[in-house]
Amino acid sequence: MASETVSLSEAAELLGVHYMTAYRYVRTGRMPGQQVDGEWRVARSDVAAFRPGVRGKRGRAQKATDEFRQRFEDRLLAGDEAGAWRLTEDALTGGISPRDFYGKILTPSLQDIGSRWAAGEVSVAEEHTASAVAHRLVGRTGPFFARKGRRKGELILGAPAMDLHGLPVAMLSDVLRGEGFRVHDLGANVPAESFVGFADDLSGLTAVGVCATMSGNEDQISLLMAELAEAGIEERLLGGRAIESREQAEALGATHFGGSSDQAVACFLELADRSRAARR
Ligand code: B12
Repeated sequence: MASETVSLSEAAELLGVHYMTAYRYVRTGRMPGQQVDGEWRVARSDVAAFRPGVRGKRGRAQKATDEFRQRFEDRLLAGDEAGAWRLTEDALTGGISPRDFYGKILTPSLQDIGSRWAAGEVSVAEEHTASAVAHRLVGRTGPFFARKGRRKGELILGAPAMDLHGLPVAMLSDVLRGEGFRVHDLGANVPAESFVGFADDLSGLTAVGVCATMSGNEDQISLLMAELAEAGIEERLLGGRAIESREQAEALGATHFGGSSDQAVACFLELADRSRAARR
């Protein structure tokens, strides 16, 4: 192999395709590549010489991503943890980051399963099976987010009482750990009193995040926010699919709103910076 090599992500970028497409090229031998310490490397000259064929670049990249995601979703619905984990490993070793795996593969699959359940295409049992497998995959993927070094801040995340959706809390916790935060994941259905008691026992808390997935649970959300405020917790981020706007979040007692996990990361990073600056 020529001495100047690029990673699979860089090769994908140079080719203008999704990393999974580039991964398929090397796995199937269409583009020469070599694994070094578990990571694919491709000679820059081979990338330059590679001719992908006639289909439009964007169309091909999207098609490969959609196909991969659909195969993954099928494994979830089949309750096939081993098969779903094989695909997860393929993605992670093929160059996709753990954060992108959550954001681009696992989250849209769960959302699609939810829509198919609501449309009557997927049974309750299948949906439960898929979420059980998803839970186990999150358990196995979590360590990939581990990061060494000084913590940027300390956070508590949880879902309000009556909301049984713990997966979004677990996934967001991992993403924030990957950004260097110490995160206490309290999971689903946390009574307000217990949430506040946990926060009271911590000395270096930066902020709390509340994941509200189920709509119609506003009473529990505002009770939680009110008790957190009363306990002197000043930075309260509220988000999740049940919260549609900053106005709604603020009316429920939050001081910050986020519509996605990227926005949660941005908000907590800003709060950590502010609290560091205040300590100086
Ligand atoms: C898995 C699942 C379950 C599992 C939960 C397992 C678990 N341990 O989490 C179980 C089987 C328990 C379940 C139960 C129910 N569920 Co359910 N469930 C789902 C499903 C399929 C996936 C949820 C998930 O994990 N998504 C992945 C996460 C990562 O995506 P997300 O929630 O969209 O989050 C994104 C953003 O909102 C943001 N985000 C999330 N949290 C936070 C927090 C902050 C602070 C910020 C800034 C951002 C942020 O980050 C994510 C990515 O950007 C959804 C479908 C869907 N659309 O999500 C239905 C869904 C949420 N469920 C629904 C329903 C109706 C129910 C039940 C009422 C069903 C029933 N009749 O029993 C019960 C409710 C139980 C209860 N009291 O809570 C509805 C909710 C509708 C509504 N009106 O709110 C959905 C949308 C399905 C649907 N299409 O109708 N469910």
